[in-house]
Amino acid sequence: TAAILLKDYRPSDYAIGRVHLDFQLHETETLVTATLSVRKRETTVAGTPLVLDGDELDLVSIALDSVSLGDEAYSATPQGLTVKTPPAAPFTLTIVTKLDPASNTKLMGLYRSSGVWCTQCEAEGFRRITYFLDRPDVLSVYDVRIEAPVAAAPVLLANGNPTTSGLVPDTDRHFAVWSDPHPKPSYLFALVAGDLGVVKDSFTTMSGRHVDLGVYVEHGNEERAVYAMDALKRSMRWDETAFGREYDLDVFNIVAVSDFNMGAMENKGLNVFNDKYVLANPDVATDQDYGGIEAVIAHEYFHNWTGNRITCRDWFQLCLKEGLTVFRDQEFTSDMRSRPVKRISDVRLLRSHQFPEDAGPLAHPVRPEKYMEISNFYTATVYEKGAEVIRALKVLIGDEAFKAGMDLYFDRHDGDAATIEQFVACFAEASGRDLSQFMLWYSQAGTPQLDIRDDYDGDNRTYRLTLSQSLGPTPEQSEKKPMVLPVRFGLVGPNGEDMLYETAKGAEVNGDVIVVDKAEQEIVFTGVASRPIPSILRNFSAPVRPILNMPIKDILFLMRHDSDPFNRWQSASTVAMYCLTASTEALRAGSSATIDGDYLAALAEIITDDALDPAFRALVLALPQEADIAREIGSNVDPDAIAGALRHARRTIGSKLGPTLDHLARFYHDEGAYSPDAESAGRRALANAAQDMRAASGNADVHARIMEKFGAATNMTDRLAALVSLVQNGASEAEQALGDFYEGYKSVPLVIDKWLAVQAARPGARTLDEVKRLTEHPAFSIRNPNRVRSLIGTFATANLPQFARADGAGFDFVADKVMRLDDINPQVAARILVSFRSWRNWEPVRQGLAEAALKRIAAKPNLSRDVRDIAERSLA
Ligand code: DPP
Ligand code: ZN
Repeated sequence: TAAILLKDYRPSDYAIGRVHLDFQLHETETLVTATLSVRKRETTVAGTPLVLDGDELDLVSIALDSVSLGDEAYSATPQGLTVKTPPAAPFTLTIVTKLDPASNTKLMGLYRSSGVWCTQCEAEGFRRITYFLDRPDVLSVYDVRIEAPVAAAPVLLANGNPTTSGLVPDTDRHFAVWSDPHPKPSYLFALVAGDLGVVKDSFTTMSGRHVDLGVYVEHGNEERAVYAMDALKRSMRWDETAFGREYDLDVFNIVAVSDFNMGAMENKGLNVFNDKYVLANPDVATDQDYGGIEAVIAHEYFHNWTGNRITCRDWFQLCLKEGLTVFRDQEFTSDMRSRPVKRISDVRLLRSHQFPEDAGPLAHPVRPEKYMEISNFYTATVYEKGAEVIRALKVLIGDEAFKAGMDLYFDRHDGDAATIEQFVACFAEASGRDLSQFMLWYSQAGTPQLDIRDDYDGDNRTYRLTLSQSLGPTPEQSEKKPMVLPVRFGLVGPNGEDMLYETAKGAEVNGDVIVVDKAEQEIVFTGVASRPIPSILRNFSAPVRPILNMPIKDILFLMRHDSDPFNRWQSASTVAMYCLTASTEALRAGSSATIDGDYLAALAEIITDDALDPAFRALVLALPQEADIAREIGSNVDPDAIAGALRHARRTIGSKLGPTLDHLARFYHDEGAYSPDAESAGRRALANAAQDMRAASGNADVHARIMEKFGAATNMTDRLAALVSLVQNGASEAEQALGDFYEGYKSVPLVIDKWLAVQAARPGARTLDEVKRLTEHPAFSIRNPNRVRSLIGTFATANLPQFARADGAGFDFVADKVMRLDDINPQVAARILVSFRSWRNWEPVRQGLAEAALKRIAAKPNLSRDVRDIAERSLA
């Protein structure tokens, strides 16, 4: 199969104005009758063949204007259908296909999940239901009739508003008809039918429209859907106040399903969710789970405007909806919780997921220009970097122009399938700024480096800041141009406050933002009273990698005093990273690891500063992870040395700050009733981070105390935190705790995911055998994406020393599983395979072993396009 290229885009020859779908649901023999109103586009030559997409389809019949098409008039394969010479006038095409939802293990198109019929159509799943112009720029109005046995599927849902429903006379079946007045692309189609429980509520929009809300879950789980409903209502209100966006149908439904490839899906009026992002109560969900539910519910709801009302012209424009919607959900969470804490968490995620992508063989621009399989582009680059680029744009043009640009975008493009050019043009117009150089953020892959040097001239009271940017080569892009980097900054004076200056020359400086748009710029500040310490890239104003050429003592000063909370955290993290990389090097050279005493003192000062938000302090206490350190080191990486350095640092902090950590763990430990709000969650985060660091000291009494807390915990946050501390820190109580946990929660699959993940992330050479054994455990299923990600995914992405074992057994295990999954669910298989992406950064022995594993996968017969694409790009 050939690659699809952005530059080859052209509109479809035909439009499909209306779609009528009739589903006769059956477990293994579902019949779908699609009636399509097709019309030739004006510029299309009459008689041009109509070429419809299909994927593993079984055609039963086809008629044009109600007359069966003769064999000579069309050709059909499971992968497509061509009507050879369609009429020039508008016509109706009636296509009947037969589907087997029960054996659809790819979970794309129509499939069964725990007895429920459900669909997933993004990106190219609709073509697994019927032959269609399955591309986002073909917008149609849909009517859907669903018929199913009453007993198996009392609930029948589709997009839009419900119209009629009733019993089918003389049968055990009933039907429902749904109509969606808003034209939409096929990837937003959805249907759900099953025996489900529901939580109902309603919402009145700002213009007074009454909306019925429903969250559908398995019977018995209704109480666990209450928080999701609350998050939905808050999202709806927030989008009205923050973006002026109102909901546009009479109903909005969410359905939780247990087998789902992604997190959730924004189908118009009928969001389908991975149950992980719906179900919560204090006994089974952690604070992190609650936060995830709030964010994903919001994200999918916000897509109603950024994605559905305004959709993408083609899949290259995926970031048009995803980057923007992530930006919007980040803003929502910031308003609901703590803005700095949210910012730090997002940047940590960006660094751990997106930076490695940008630095390896799978690097691609935020708007890719080529793909083999679009499913492989639902990446951290498209989502998270896509959001960062919008955030940087807002810093560049200012809040007011940004808001005006958003309003213009909604106004001008409502109902369109739009492009990034059209989106950015709205901000250029609103701000009056030429954004052509800014567009490089969408076309150049890789993380720019920003090198920072400075010099103070006391005699002339001038301060010189030299900022230079560089961007290394990425696949198919060797030469890069300088980008526009909005750099938020402050000149921190000896008392910790920002210093004043008289003039700034050498670059555009707007308030506290320097606009860097050349390879190198020297900014000269006059009237600076004393030598400042530069605080650069405050609030992480652009997704770049800063290179600070600063003495540690200056960074420690910022860690203690910077008025920007982000840079306080950043400085703590920078010093920790400095210690950890130095220790890693020392351990490899046969000497011993060390940790900076001044860092320990500053750390103790911050974590005990009661004026600071506990959630912020918990983040300062969290050290960089193994993969972060590996990325920082960059080449010839030895994961065992990294693990040793980290172990040493944690042990040292855990013992040297022992009493402090004990105090925090006790003081912030919540005894009262659980509440998922940000403040309570922050207290728990600090108590548990302190407890965990304390556990790293290896002190047996501490472990015994944590075991007690594990047993006595009244919520999953504390219980899981205790379990993780015991297992990660090699406590003798670990086995007992794992056994108790399993016994307590074996009937709750989402908690079993945590149990699997804890064991997959466990340090030590025995883990691989344990993980292999767990793949045979009755609680595990290779067909369920959540189970697979929890066990195999965690092992491959969150246990670097064991995945990248020096004997290659970790690679071989993951490769075997990828090949097995390839026959079941290629999307999930491809996702797992991405864990190999940094293989060239490892030391030579591991590199060779990883390469061999990748080659073994690439050689598998009948390899899916998804896995082939990742394997080949990884090896290229
Ligand atoms: N469009 C979906 C999302 O919300 C894809 N899973 O990200
Ligand atoms: Zn999305």
